[in-house]
Amino acid sequence: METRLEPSRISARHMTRASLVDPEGAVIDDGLAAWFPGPASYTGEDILELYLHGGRAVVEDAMDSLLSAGGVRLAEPGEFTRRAFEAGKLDLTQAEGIADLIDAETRAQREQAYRQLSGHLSGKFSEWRRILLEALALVEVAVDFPDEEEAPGYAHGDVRQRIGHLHTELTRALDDGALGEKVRDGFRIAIIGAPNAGKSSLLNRLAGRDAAIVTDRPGTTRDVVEVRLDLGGHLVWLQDTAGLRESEDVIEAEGMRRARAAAESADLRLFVLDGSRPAADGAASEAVSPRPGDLVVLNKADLVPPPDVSRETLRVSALTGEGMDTLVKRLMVLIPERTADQPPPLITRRRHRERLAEAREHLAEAGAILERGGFAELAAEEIRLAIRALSQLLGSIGVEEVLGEVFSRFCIGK
Ligand SMILES: Nc1nc2c(ncn2[C@@H]2O[C@H](COP(=O)(O)OP(=O)(O)O)[C@@H](O)[C@H]2O)c(=O)[nH]1
Ligand SMILES: [Mg+2]
Repeated sequence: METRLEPSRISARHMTRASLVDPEGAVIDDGLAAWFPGPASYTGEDILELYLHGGRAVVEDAMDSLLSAGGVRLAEPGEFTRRAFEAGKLDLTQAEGIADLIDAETRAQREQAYRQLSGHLSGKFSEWRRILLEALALVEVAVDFPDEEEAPGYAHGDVRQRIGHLHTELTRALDDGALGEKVRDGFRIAIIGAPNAGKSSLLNRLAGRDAAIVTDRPGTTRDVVEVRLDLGGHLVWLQDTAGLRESEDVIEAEGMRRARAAAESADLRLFVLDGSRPAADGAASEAVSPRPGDLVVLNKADLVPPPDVSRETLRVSALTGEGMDTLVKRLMVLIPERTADQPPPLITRRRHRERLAEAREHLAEAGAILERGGFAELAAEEIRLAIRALSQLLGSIGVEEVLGEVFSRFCIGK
């Protein structure tokens, strides 16, 4: 079946079955086409989408035929979304949401990306910007009519109040425990403990594969071994580290330095004790003792009869898999997750955090100027700078390098 794809013969936003033929008239594939006339399309322009069988030869021949037709070229990475952004179909935070949705590997990442794509950040940032534009207008009245004692708003402390209120909201958004960034980048769980406690075995057990080398020789693990896991819908980086003990070995000492660094920067420390030698471990140096807040597990439960160990400690066996379900459940509870009564975090990238912090700084300054009855011009300038930071967040002003950064990370053709 051959249908010439003339826009007049395809109804908009409906699938039309068609054959794709090469310039010589030979059929490449039988597929579907959808026609999206602008402006009601992803980028706002006229768009034709072809749905072909995805084999490599099909795609290659289809591309060759289309490219040889002239006036056609391959899209740059993220070009479609960039055009959508430039046409005002999305703001920058929504474009980031699309990139994150494409990259999402876990439930939490998908939910967060979708929220961002649907305008969760845009709505808030635009609202804040609107409030500031109003405040700016009120301050400018005071600049233009300095003698008007009763200039609306300024004299009544209305502006100060608005700014103070917004400052509080920004602070709340910034003090979010970096939850959004953690959902996006992953939570770090460091497995630490004495040599031979079974840290590497535990990592392999949790990862479901032999990611780390396991031997009965203490000091086997030297470097930090990381595996990515989906734990209850969250991206988790599980880190296996060198066992902590006194050692003369230079390489092992460096391994321990890295282990300590990983433990310090981790969101959670999983402290592994050798259950078959709890006394020995307990008597070890301070470096090998769990700290408050660590999740302590007693490994090698298969070697110890149950009554010998305290009930509070998690008993597991990396060898037999005993207790692993309970451990995974405990880890899932300990991964900070948004609770129902808590609004989802706004910040999901460092870029957001930096611009919001900048906006807050300017607000604080504007507030201080107004408080001490300083020049309204100076306060207005600070408010303008805060508005500028919010506009940069939304991508509505001069952020060429940020755009390049955001869109270049997209896959080709999105
Ligand atoms: N019986 C038993 N042996 C284990 C268990 N976990 C690890 N081992 C053994 O303990 C030794 C050290 O394990 P490894 O994972 O390399 O410990 P690490 O030094 O803490 O990384 C190896 O011989 C493992 O086979 C366990 O749950 N039960
Ligand atoms: Mg090890």
